[in-house]
Parts: sequence; structure tokens; C-alpha cells
Amino acid sequence: MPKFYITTPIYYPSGDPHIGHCYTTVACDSIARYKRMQGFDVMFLTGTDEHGQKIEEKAKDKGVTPKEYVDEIVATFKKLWSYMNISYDRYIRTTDDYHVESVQKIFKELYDKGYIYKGEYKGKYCTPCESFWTESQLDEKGCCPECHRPVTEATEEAYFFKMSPFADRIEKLLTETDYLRPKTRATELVNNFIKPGLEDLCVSRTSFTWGIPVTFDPKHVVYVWVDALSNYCTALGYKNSAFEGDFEKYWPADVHMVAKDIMRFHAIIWPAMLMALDLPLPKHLAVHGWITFQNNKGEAQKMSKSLGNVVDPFMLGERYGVDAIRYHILREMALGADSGFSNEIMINRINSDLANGLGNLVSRTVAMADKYFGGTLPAERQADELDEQLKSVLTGIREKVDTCIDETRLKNALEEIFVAVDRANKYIDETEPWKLGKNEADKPRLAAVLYNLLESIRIISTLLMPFMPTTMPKVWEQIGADENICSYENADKFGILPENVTVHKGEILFPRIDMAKEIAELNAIIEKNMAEAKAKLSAEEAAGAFTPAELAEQITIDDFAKADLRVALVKSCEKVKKSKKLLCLQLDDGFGGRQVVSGIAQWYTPEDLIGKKVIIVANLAPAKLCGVESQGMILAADTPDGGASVVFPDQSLPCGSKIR
Ligand code: ME8
Repeated sequence: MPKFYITTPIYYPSGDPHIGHCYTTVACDSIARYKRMQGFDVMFLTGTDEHGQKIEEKAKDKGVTPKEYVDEIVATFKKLWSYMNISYDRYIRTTDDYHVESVQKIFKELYDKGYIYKGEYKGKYCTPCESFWTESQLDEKGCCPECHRPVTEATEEAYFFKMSPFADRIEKLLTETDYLRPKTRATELVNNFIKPGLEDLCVSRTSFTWGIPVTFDPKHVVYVWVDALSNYCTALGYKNSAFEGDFEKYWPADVHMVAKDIMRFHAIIWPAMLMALDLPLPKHLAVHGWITFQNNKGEAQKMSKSLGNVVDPFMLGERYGVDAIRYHILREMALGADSGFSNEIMINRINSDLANGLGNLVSRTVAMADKYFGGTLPAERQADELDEQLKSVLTGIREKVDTCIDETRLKNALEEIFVAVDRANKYIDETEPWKLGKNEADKPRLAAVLYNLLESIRIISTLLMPFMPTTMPKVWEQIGADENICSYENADKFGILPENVTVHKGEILFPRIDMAKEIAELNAIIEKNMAEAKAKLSAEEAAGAFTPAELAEQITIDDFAKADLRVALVKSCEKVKKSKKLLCLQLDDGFGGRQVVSGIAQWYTPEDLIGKKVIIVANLAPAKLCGVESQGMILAADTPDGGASVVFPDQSLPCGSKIR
């Protein structure tokens, strides 16, 4: 059996997956399903890239270990893939033991062969992208050329991978073979990276620990891209014993699919690593563009959590069905180009292609077979020349779709199939079966027309199955077919359904969407998300711009010792009448209790404080505030926005504990 190995990138579990991640995964899934249908032994790999400084920092911010942090997000990725009907055969996590073992062996082999050597790294490092850049690669502002955020100067002992021995072979790979798709991108890679001289790559880090340790020098962890790229081989059991025989069987990969952001790593570094390991190179690298968010002014924006414009696939799936979303993203994105995501385009596409085009074809055909023949077609037929035109279009699409799939042009594959949908709908207009149905003498002709339509639907739904795997079995049910009849082998032939086929009227496959209503609702959701993200960003910016008040005059330790600071429990609390600012608190101070008045009512309600322990200045001379006596004061910090934040000590401390 011929084999076929396809991979998505392994995604960073640094935030929830969005429609962009869905694109690559759904695209690979559709190809994998198509190839299985063609009889290939398919290995479809996806997974998560879990090491690196970025993850380590995010986990620290959340107060959890990196593994705990990634485990939670990986669960969301897996949930989404199951929701989107992703039929992956293997899911690799770079924290899996077998992968760690293999990466260590790969690093050692490259070292033993002399391709990796120890040196000193001096240069620019972009933490969010985990990438080193040379001066000449930085953007015009001296920032990271990919994410345009500031880079930091880094000098440290590091291991380097010699890239120059592979420069000529890589240039040939990019320019003389069809490894890179679309090939038009080869020029930019050659001009930007190869022509100026391929620089050696820094492949280890010592400034953080969340990575795979270098076995022979464990204060170094392996550079996250070397770790990540290796996944395509380690997941097949390369240099580990987790998957006996798979590497020999499936390597080299037939297709690696990625977006343009990570093309350089897959077009240059990955081939260089494989050449150094003496391994065969993957056959194709399919590079697609970004799904950008099209705002209501029609401008394309990069999807980003901080802008609040990321499109949530769960939300869309709930509204329109997973298959409609799968269809839409695949139909919109051409290989290599960006694609603006807009709710209007999505709804138009679903309404025109799926509800009006395909949905109507199925429902009209089945309804007529039901109405005129009680669901079962009679054997007596009358053919017409028109039928041959329909048949020749329908029997010819499989070959066209095959070519598109082999060239990773999914948008074109769907376009081809929808040419057939349109042709079949046109055949209904040409043959006018509703007129034939009025006349008994025309029944044999009507039976032929409906049979030809059912056959067209069989071919169309067979070829659409890899793209819309939930809906097509429902179509088969309606046209009296099943998965055996709707096989790839039968998809270029006419006359497969039994002569006296019986149809079954079923649910509407793709209900028409009320554009105005949906757009209003979707816009409200996105506006809310964007407003929340903006508020979060300005709070963060305000915090970032904070300049502390000037330091007070110096005091001695004895001066400080005069202030008696104690832990006290807030037993009850209420607003001071006539004052908007004051709260009156009854405290257990460990010495029989006291009352304190505090000017924090704008920021705290009594409920926020009751039951909490706070810190008080216990030996402050009593004073009256708004006529209410205060025996001391509560400690609070100034916040950047001019508010106050009460200092809460360790809540297990007993009341009266002294603070020094
Ligand atoms: O780069 N439009 O992981 P990542 C289209 N861990 N595709 C998008 C997209 C968008 N808006 N957003 C994400 C990494 N993608 C590395 C990869 S591989 C050895 C290591 C998809 O989570 C697209 O496939 O940042 C892109 O290449 C990938 O997610 C980047 O995922």
C-alpha cells in the first residue's frame, strides 16, 4: 500500500487556539482524509511545541509549573481538534519522553560529526519569537523582523550549528526542485538568507531551563527550534523505540504544511539539519498565508489576543456547524496568499455555496423523487443528449481534484467540486423536472433526470467527504447511498446507484443564515472582545508607565521602630454616613479590638474586607474623621491610576503579630 505522511506545525500552547491554527490543521486533515480515501496508508501528525523561555515566563506569571501550564492548554487544543473532526493519527508533545530522548541523541550526533561546536553568542534575541537575529536582519527600527518587538542584546556561551556546508544544496532545493510551494517564495529566501552567506545557528541556551538538556553539557538546553523541528522524525520513532518501524515506513514526509511566519525554519534550517543527519529530505513544504481579521473598515489586521480580534472557532461552529466553517476557511485561502476573515464573507459563502448551491441541489432532487415516485425510482428510463454533457463534467472532476490535492491547492479543489454542483443545478433548470412530473408519459424521462441528479450528488458528496466529514454521510442517507457506494473508485463513474434507488427526505443540510441578524450579533461579540482587550492593554500600559512617588527623607532603624505595625482581622465593616470615601472597620487586633476609619470606600466594599486580615499602624494617635473616631490606620499602596490597594499579609498569621 503506498504511504503518505503529512504534518502540521506543532503549535505553541501559549494561548488558546484560534481560527488561524484551525486553517492549517483542517487543511492537513482534508488532505489526509482524501489520501486515505484514495487508498494510501496515511500518517497525519500534529502536536504541541512545549519548551522555551516564552512558556517558562507565562507559567511563572500564572504561578504554575511550565508542565502544568502547557497541560491545560494542550487539553484545549485537543478539545478543538476533536470538535473540528480532525483525524490525526499521532499527536506529539515535545515534553514526551521519547521525543526528549531522540532530540538529545540528534544533538549529540551532530556534535560528534563536527556540525555542532561550542562558541560564544553575541547578538540580538527576540524572546517572544525565540529567535536570534543578526544586525542586518533587524527591521528599520532595530526590532525583530518578524514580530517587530524590541530585541535584547545577548552574550553567552552557546553551541552553534554550522549551516554553511549546506548552503549550495539548500539553494538548489529551493530553486531547482518543487520542495517549496509556492515556489515564488524561493527568491526572498535565497536573497535574504542564503546569498548574504548562511550564518551558523545558535542552538543552545543557558539563560533558562525549560528545555531539553544537552546530555554532555547539561547547563545548556537545546534551542527550541531544533527541538521542535525534530518532531517530524521523532514522532515516527527516529532514535527512540516508541514507534517501531514507522520511521522506515513513513519518512520522508510527503507534505509539511506551515504558514509563512515559519517558512524560514522549514525551508532552510530543517533541510540543513536533515542533511547533517544524512536523512532524506521531505518532498514538499506547502506555505500558506495568514488568516487576518478584516475589521469593519475593511482593513486587514493580524489576529492577536491583545487586539481582541481572534476568531473563536468554537463560537462559529456552534452557530453555523463545523463543516460550514471547515468549508469556508479552506475555500477562502489560496496557497501562499493571505486571506481576510470577515463575517460577511463567511455568511455569504455559506449561504451561496452551501445553502443555495449544494443544499438546494440535494433537497430539490430528493423532494422530487419523493413527490413523483414515492421515493423509489422506477426502472423505465428515457435518456437524452443533455445527459451526456452532465455526465462528462461529473465524471471528469475526480481527476481535477486529485491534481489539486497533490499540489496542496485546496481552494481550487473545492472550486472544481462546486463547478459540478453548479452544473447539476443547471441541469435541473435545463430539464425542468417539475414540468415532466405533470405528465404521465414523461415519467420515464423524469426518472432518468432524477437518477442522473442522484448520481451527480453521489460523486460530489464522495469528493466532498474529506472536507465536510459530518455532513456528507447525511447526504448519502438522503440519496439512498452509503460509504461503500460512495467510494473513491466509484467517483469517476456514472451508473453506480441501483436502478430502483430509494431516497429518504432528511433535515436541511445547511440552513440559510439571516445575514443582518447574525452580523449584528457577531459584531457585538467582537466589539466587546476588542473593548475588553483595549481596557486590559491600557491598564497594562498605565502600570508600565508608572513612576513611583519620590522617596521620603532618610530615617534610622530607631525611627522606624517607633511605628508599631500589627496584623488585624476585619470583623465587621460599614460605610461612614455622610462620607463617600470612608469605611469604618471593627478589628480584632489581638489586644481586645479597636475601630479604624479608612479612606478606601471608592475601591473596596465592606464585603471585600470582612474576614480578611490587614496591617494596621497600631500606635497612631487617635483622630476623628467625619466625626467618627479612628484608632490607627490600615496600610494600603497607591495604585498607578490614583487608587489604593490594601496590603493583605499572610492570612494564617495570628491577630496582633508584629511587623518589623
Ligand atoms: O510557530 N493564519 O507555533 P505557533 C494562518 N511552535 N495560520 C496561522 C495563523 C493565522 N492567523 N495563526 C497561526 C510555531 N497559524 C512553532 C512551530 S513547527 C516545528 C514549530 C498556524 O503556535 C500556521 O500554521 O506560533 C502557523 O505556521 C502556525 O500556526 C504557527 O503556530
